[in-house]
Amino acid sequence: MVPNVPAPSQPELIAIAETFHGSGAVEAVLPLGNGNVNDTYLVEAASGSTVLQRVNTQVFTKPHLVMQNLQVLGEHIASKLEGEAPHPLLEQRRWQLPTLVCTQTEGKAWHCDPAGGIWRTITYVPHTTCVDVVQGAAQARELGLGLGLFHLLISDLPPTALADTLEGFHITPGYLAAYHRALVNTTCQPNSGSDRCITFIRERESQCDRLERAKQRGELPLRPIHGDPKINNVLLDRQSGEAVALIDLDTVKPGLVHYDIGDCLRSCCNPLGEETDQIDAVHFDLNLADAVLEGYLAVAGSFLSEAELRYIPDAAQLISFELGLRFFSDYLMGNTYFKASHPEHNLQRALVQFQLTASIESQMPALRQLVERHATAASV
Ligand code: GN1
Ligand code: MG
Repeated sequence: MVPNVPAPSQPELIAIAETFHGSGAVEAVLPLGNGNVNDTYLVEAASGSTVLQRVNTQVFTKPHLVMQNLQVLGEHIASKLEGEAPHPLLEQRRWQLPTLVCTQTEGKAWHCDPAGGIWRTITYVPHTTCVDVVQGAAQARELGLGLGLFHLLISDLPPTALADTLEGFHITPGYLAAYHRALVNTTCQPNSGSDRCITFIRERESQCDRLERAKQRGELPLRPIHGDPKINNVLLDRQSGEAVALIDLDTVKPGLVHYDIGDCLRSCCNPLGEETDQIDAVHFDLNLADAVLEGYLAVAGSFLSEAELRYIPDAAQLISFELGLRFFSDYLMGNTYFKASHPEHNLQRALVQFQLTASIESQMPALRQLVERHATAASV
């Protein structure tokens, strides 16, 4: 559940779901997925299943902009899919985008409960599954390919058509400044884990603005991005295992594609997953990265610039580091952003991301070679 906001009872959930489905139409509302920010439920209704979410308004302070972006995105992708297939791969596979379901009586894109909670319903993509931890190279290739197809479909949507739903999202120097404030204000007692994090950050902080500087120099352009394409936000067809949709579209906004491919690589190439407590065994698997990049660049290699390609390895390192910084800062501030099941949960998650970062750093030359190889293969 959203930190500090209690979960509604089943009758309350059914009443909320019925504002979208109609009175008496909802059979059950069940918890769905492992999101760290919003609350997500599967709604079983007479007319079929949908997904109901309470938007975390402590994070998304302008939820109407989130819904507006979803509408813009939905219309853009629907029009792309109606015409000639924008990529040969889309001729052979299904590709779906979850879209907003409006309330029955008022036709609104969201419902506000008496406590001020903001709820919305989106369509459910059937016959799919998602994974928290990658299950091999063939799946890693699909996860990369899914992100590539998503980027392709939005590559001609002007970034100015999308609102900024989360200012400062993925601006690493901003997270660094927040971390320094947290370090001053924390009431947490120092311990070996936090000492390890503090040292790790100190050794890297001067380098954390690499992507932002490249953006300011005009080397890297703003494009529409997903913002949160981590492994379990890619839906895979239950039978074929093919990527068929990207979900969790609240952070779709203008940004660098690097935030996305960095997040995809860090979450798909960590064979132990981001929730492991086996910190010292965490590593970045280059064979999985090979597969992710093969899938991603088979599609995105055709429209990314040479400079964009060159910064992909930096993005893997930076987004892992950034997420470690975000988890650690949240631990220091008492776990108010990411849902946590125990007080040290975000410290553990930070240590996982920092271990992963170190592993990426030790394999940078090989990662650069992989990007070059797959980008070259895509351009011939
Ligand atoms: C959050 O909500 P979820 O679990 O999809 C977070 C991402 C992090 C991710 C780490 C809006 O995503 O940025 O990478 O946790 N989303 C937001 O698991 O902050
Ligand atoms: Mg999310």
